Amino acid sequence: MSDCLFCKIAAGEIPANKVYEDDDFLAFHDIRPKAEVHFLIIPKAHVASLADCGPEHEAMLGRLLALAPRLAREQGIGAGFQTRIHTGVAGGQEVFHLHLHVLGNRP
Ligand code: D5M
Repeated sequence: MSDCLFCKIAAGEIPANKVYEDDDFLAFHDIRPKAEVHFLIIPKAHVASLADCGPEHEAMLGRLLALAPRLAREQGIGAGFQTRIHTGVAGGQEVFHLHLHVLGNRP
């Protein structure tokens, strides 16, 4: 999606402080951290929100969620962290490209 901030980050058109990248996913530190460690995991393929996901997204959603503990461990918060997905304006979503927040404080 040409107008999407996180698509531009995924395409390398806008810089981000990257935590992880593979062919299908990117993780980067949140620009407005709400914890000592706060990063976002996104699928590179544009999906606006969790509400836009259907059965065809199940594998992607499983991989997205499974990345959280792995990257949390690598960032030093593996012992305890929060995950959040804001969905829709009423759910507090500001950036309409699906993303999983991972937040935690180092012990
Ligand atoms: O929140 C979207 C989150 O995305 C919010 O915590 C700020 C973050 N954000 C916005 N722009 C950037 C850039 N350019 N880099 C890193 N993080 C960013 P939500 O309410 O879940 O939609």
